[in-house]
Amino acid sequence: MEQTLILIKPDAIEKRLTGIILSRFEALGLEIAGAKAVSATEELLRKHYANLAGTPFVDEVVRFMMGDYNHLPDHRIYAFVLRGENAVSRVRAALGATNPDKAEPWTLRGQFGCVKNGVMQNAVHASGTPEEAAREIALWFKPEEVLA
Ligand code: IDP
Ligand code: MG
Repeated sequence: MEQTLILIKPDAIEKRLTGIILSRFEALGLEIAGAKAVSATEELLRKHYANLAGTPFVDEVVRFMMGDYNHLPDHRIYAFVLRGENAVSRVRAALGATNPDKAEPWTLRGQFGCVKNGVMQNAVHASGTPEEAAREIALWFKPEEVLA
């Protein structure tokens, strides 16, 4: 069974969208195999977004993920491992395009994301490929924190 990593980003936490977003994944029949609240450090986020290193927006993305553009009292992110048939591609389809302005209106990013003060606030992260999922799950979860 395929696994994928979901992160509820600070903009969605601030807007109290965690339950609504999770309910959409639950409706897809996906199982939660791991769940935690994380106070994300800059080091963890730079590892998570290693593929963005060298882009002009990587610092902005890391700051956004640390809640700097929102009004949270800490660096809180909610992380989930979801499991099911074709979990990676089905979750990505539910998310929509990276840029909320380009995401279809019925997708999570189309509905709940926005571009605020020029910063992309796209509510949810999900792994792009099964290989990416394996790398990201190992980064955010210890093996014993994910159900076998
Ligand atoms: P994804 O989240 O849809 O997989 P990636 O290309 O992996 O998109 O980029 C990771 C994150 O970096 C995005 O979710 C978004 O927050 C941010 N990002 C991507 N491209 C841009 C950009 O062109 N400008 C600003 N932020 C970006
Ligand atoms: Mg990506």
